[in-house]
This record gives sequence, C-alpha cells and structure tokens, in this order.
Amino acid sequence: MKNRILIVLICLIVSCAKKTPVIDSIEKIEFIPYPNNIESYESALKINSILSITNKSELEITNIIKKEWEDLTKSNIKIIETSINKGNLSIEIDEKFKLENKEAYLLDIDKKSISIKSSNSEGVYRGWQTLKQLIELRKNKEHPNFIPTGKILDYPEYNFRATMLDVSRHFFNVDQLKRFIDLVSDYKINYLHLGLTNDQGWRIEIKSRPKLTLIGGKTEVGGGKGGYYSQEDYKNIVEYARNKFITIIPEINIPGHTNAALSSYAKLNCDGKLKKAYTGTNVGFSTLCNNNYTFEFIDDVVKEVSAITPGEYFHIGGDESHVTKPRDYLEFVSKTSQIVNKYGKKVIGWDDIGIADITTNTVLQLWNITQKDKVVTNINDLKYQDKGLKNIRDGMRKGGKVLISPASKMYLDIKYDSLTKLGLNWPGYINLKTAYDWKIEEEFSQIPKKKIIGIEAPLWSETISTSQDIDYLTFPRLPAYSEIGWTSSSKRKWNNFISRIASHKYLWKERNINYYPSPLVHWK
Ligand code: TNX
Repeated sequence: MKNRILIVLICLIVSCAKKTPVIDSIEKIEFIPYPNNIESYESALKINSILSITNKSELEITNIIKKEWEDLTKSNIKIIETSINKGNLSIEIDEKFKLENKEAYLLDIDKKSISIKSSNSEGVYRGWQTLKQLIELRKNKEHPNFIPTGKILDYPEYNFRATMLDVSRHFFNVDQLKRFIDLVSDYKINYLHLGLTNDQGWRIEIKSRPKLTLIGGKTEVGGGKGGYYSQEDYKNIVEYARNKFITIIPEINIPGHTNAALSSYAKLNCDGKLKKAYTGTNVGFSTLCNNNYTFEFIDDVVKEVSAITPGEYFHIGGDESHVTKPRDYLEFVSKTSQIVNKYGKKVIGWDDIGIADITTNTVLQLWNITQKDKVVTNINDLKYQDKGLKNIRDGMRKGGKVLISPASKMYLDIKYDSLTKLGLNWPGYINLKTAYDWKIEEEFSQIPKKKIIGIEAPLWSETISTSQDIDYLTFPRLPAYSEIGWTSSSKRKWNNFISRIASHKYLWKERNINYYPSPLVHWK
C-alpha cells in the first residue's frame, strides 16, 4: 500500500513537473515601462492553454485584444459569454475599480487563467500591453510557451505620455505613420503629436484653401517631392491610433514657421506677394501678416482640422517667431487661442506662448532648454539656455499647465554623440543615460507637480526621411522616456533599466526596427 502511494506521488510530481516548468518569476521580466506593483505567485501558465476570451461589458476592446492575441500567439481564441476559470482570458470593466486613475489596471495571471480588470477599456488595454510584452519577452527564453504567474496592479505616474513626429520637414506617408504608431504603442505612449505645417511643407488638406496642399504640400527639406494627408487619410490615422488608445494632436504652427502657407496664398503676406518655396533648415525667418485675411484663414483651418480631430487638444505652435513684431505676436497667440477654444479644443503651444494672453487650460510645452555645459559659441545661443523656464513661469502665473519636453534631455532628433550620422546637436548630445537617468521633480523643482500634465519626446525631421531613420533616433530612447512617464521615479534605476532594455532587442528585431546599439548597453 505504502509503495503504491509512493509511486502515485512520484508519478504526480513527475507529470506536474513536466506540465509546469520552473521559469523566472514575474518580477524578473524585463518590462518597459516597469509596472508600479508586482506580486509573484511563483508558478507558470502555458500560453496556448488559453482558448477563450470573455467580456461582460464592451465588445470593442474584446475584439481588439482577441485580434492582437491571435497575431501574437498565432493561435485562435474564441469569444464566450460567461467567464470560466480555466483556459480563459477574462476582461472585466468595473466602474468601482477607480484608483483615481483611468488607466489603472489589475492583471492577474494564475496557473489556469488570466484576468484584466479596469474601470474602462483604456485601462484594460494598458493591462493587455503589459501581458503582450510579457508573452513576447518570454519568447527568447527557455520554455517560451510559459509565462510566470502573478498579480500586477499598475497605473501611470503621468496621464499624458507623448511623442511627436515632424511630418513637415520631411513627409512620412500613412503607412510609415501607422508603423510609427505600432512601435510607440508597445511602450504605452498615449498621445501622438503631429507637426503638420512648417516652412518646408503643409501636410493636411484644407478644403477651403486647396492651394495649401497643391502648392505648400509639394516641398520638403532637400528638395524632395513632399506630400500631404487628405482629410480621409487623416481620419484613417486618427482611427488607427484610437484602436491603440493613442490620441492624435494636430499642430498648425502660427505665426512663424509658415513659409509653406506664405508661398501658397499671397494675402497672408504683408506685401501681398507669394514667398518662394523653402527647402533649407533655417528657422525663425517667416511670419504671417497680422491682417483680417489671416485671421479668417486661421479660423477656417482650425475649424476644418478640429472637425476631424476627436482628441481634446489642438497645438498652435508659437515657437521661434523671430520676425513677428512683438505686439503682433501677442495678438496672434491670444486670438488663435480663442479660435481654438471656440471649436471646442484646448490649446497646447511651445513655451514661447507663455508671454502672451493665454486662455484657461492652456498647456505650455517646455522645450527651450540646453545642457548646462553646452558651449555657447554664438551670443544668440544664449537665448536657449533657460529661456524655456522663464516662459513657463510667465505662463503658469496665468493659469497655464506644463508639458515636459526639454530639448536638452527629451529631443529624439538630437545626436547620441559626436559620431551619430543623423540628427542635430544644438542643445548638446543625448546618449541613453542622459535620456533616462534624471528626475523631473529634481530637474524642474520650480514647477509644482500638479501643474505638470506629462511628458513628450519630439522627433523633428530635418535630417531624417525614411522609417529606418526614424527607428534609429527613436530606439532605444523612446522606451526610456516612456518609463519616465509611466513608472514612479523612486522605482527607476539606470543599471536596472539598461539590463532590461538589452532584452528588447529581440522585440525590435522581430519588428525590423533599425535601432541604435548604444555602447552603454550590454546587448547580450
Ligand atoms: C527647435 S523645438 C524647433 C524646431 C526644430 C528643432 C530641431 C521647437 C519648438 N522649435 O523647429 O526642428 O529645434 O531640434
């Protein structure tokens, strides 16, 4: 009898061991951004034991996750009516699960099933993004079909985590933009700001002003053919991003950075003459004329773009208007802000607009900062060193909020070091450590935390024209910024970050990302 029991026991242990291998526990997974709370159950779940998905409330998010699950695991799961506790991925939307943050989620993985809980579908999607990264990071390990069990209770440090693509200096088509959206979505970016207009090109169709794209859309830096998005293209991009819970923010820059418009409509110029097209990379030489025609023009543009933009923000630029008369500049900012509000949107502008009469709820994007040891070669460079902070102080006094984007730390178009072929270096160089290893509350201690809506890493395109170029400047820095935006700074450590990011190389290879192999990382 005793022997029999022993044999049965041994069989059980052997078969169990076969079923559930011992794998690294869930805290050791190289998540980026790293979740704010993780608890391990010290066991494992076989991924293809999940055969169904349930959701009691919203079908849209269930379909999104079902499709992404199937693309990722290459196996089908079916939607079923009621949750079962074996082989199921259950999605629960429960209004009571608030945690004072709409993106908060609870991801619970046990040996037999998975559940994602949040107060709304956006939070559920953030939980899914964590699960997706977990499944992918396991792919290159022993027992790739298993994921560790545990509970992740997570929510972001900042509700606004953005990147920007300048589609004006060089045009990127709809497919290139969708690819960029896919790549940044993996890192829980939730806003994409598009620089739609600049001296070198006008990239959005305005039905009441067709010459903007017929003339202004046909140029770009270096003399290439340019391009533009029709309003249908733009709606398509907005919808594509929405399915990844990313909100598009359009930027129509006024009153400077407007040569493309000035070369399309003569009446926007004070001398009534069309400007020549511009394909160089200088800044600060163009301005709209302060006249009635211009404000009708701005009203029409803001009206049309707002109508196809479901998000709450509209970016009015406002930077580097060096040839606009100071009085005119103030009038441009305040009148354009009122127009934007009239069409139901909140204003974002570069920090320069802090000196003007801004409207309530305006967000100032802090950019005008260079590194402390940046050699000032020219007296004009002095203006960059901390002009941004002065503008922000002005703007905050008038009720403005702040979006953190210092050029010295967060500009994706800046060279990693002196050897980087792409990019600029006016605020200094930004290697991976400079990008990651700092804290907003220490660097900008003079800005109260409650004034800060979040972070944005902009990618200007003077020196880039292909998706490979985009990749090279974006990876690995964008994951660093995403973690600054998501993970509490007390939980971020440089050494730990570089050991995690090394594993993301496999994810990037899978997606054909032309990343920069930073020498600061030991790429395994
Ligand atoms: C400054 S950032 C600019 C852009 C340039 C960028 C290049 C800002 C508001 N203005 O026009 O493209 O530097 O790094």
